[in-house]
Amino acid sequence: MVRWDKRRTRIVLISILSSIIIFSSIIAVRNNHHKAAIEYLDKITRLKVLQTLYPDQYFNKDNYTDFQFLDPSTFNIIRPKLDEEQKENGNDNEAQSPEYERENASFFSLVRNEELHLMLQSINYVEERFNKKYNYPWIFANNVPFSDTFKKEVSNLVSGKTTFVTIPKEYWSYPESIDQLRAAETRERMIKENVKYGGSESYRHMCRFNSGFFYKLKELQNLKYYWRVEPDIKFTCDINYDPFKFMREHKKKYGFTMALHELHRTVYGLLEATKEFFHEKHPDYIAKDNTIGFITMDNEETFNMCHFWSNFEIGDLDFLRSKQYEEYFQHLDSKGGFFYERWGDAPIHTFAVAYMLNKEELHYFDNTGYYHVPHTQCPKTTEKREELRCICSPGKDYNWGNRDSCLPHYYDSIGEPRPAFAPRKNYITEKEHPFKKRELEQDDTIEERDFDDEEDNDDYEDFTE
Ligand SMILES: Nc1nc2c(ncn2[C@@H]2O[C@H](COP(=O)(O)OP(=O)(O)O)[C@@H](O)[C@H]2O)c(=O)[nH]1
Ligand SMILES: *[C@@H]1O[C@H](CO)[C@@H](O)[C@H](O)[C@H]1NC(C)=O
Ligand SMILES: *[C@@H]1O[C@H](CO)[C@@H](O)[C@H](O)[C@H]1NC(C)=O
Ligand SMILES: [Mg+2]
Repeated sequence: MVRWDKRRTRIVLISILSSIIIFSSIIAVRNNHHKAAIEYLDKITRLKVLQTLYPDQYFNKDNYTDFQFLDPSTFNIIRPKLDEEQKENGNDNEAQSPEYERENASFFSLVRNEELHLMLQSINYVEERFNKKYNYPWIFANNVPFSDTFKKEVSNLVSGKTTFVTIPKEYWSYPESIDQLRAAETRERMIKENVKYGGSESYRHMCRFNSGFFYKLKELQNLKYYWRVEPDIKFTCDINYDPFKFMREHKKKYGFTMALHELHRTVYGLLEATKEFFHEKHPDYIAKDNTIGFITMDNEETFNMCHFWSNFEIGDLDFLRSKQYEEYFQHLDSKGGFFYERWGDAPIHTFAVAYMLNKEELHYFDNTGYYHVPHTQCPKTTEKREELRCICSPGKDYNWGNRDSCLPHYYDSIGEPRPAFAPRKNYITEKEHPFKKRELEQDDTIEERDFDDEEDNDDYEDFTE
């Protein structure tokens, strides 16, 4: 009897202990504690190595590194310190030295004369937060000539050289192959269905221009990188380094700052056309280490609507001018989807990037404080916001604070662990997405998500505070 009791107690104890260990490991991994633990072990090892290598010199944890035990918040504390060190070393003022070599790059804005004042506002943010130190040039393009007032007021505000371009007709018109009747029917139907810009012809020309033409303008021929800026955007944090230089030094080809869901009704046929191009015509164009997992969760069966928001992008023009991209664009254009549907340049750029670039060639620009109606990006940590003099509200951060954000899925899809401050929650992904597997149907009556009141409806959730 006594022996039995002892054994049972031991078994119970062991089970309880192992459950506790398993349970706390799960919690630890979910909260990113494992990262802190690994970091800690790494530092301890390095300290030991130093002490062994230099026995006559005394190293201790205080003058080697300022680690703290198992506290993920230290990631946020250590970072600004490093940045401050860089500042002291003069990195922050690199642009002000006369020998600073600007990159082979320019800002680029497609804009209408009527948007002058919204454009001036955008320029003001870009200049105040970044360009007044760097003086990068700026190219403005329009499908009609810019007015003299526009040119004068814009030039007054840009610290670099300005160029104004009137877009050639062939970059902003219907291809001959387009059946005008069918295009008009599409617009009629989309107006009835309340699709945003569904009835607009100019919006379609704009999307087509941004997908297949802007980089062909002769004014951009001698450039390597562009940074797209729209009227009515903001940068609410300082950008105190040169993103163009970052692109070159890290061999990046596409940079974004926000990722969200496309309106499914505008892109029914886009994935089909894309798959036809890459799988039937050019499997050789698919990058080995691609990010197709960002745009689909069911092995390319359906598009999960995740795309990079193209109103901000910093990109490599040589990629867009490559034979591969051009052929992809020509293939899409031949399908007529710009006019028979309402394909946007954002999902098209995203698909091109997802299929043709390796994941190391993509970059998420964090901490920009970028705003384009109706969403804001805002650094989550107080240290970052103070360091970058941000004026945004962290509770309004779309990227980690809104269930519709595709940034968490981007991290998951490329196998990058979410930052320590990021919620572990599930965001809306294709699995829960209500528009899964929809075909192009004439009388489709699914409720469209209205992006304009996103911030006020129940979908908006602040995960952090
Ligand atoms: N020149 C010109 N620019 C346009 C036209 N339509 C849109 N744009 C520009 O294209 C970009 C996207 O248009 P926008 O109205 O902001 O679309 P949204 O961001 O998708 O709501 C902005 O930079 C606009 O200024 C147009 O007809 N002519
Ligand atoms: C680290 O601190 C100890 C004690 O304060 C000191 O003796 C030692 O010289 C320091 N080592 C270095 C490398 O600064
Ligand atoms: C800038 O980049 C373009 C495209 O890669 C290239 O043709 C041009 O020679 C470059 N200019 C300079 C000054 O490096
Ligand atoms: Mg816009």
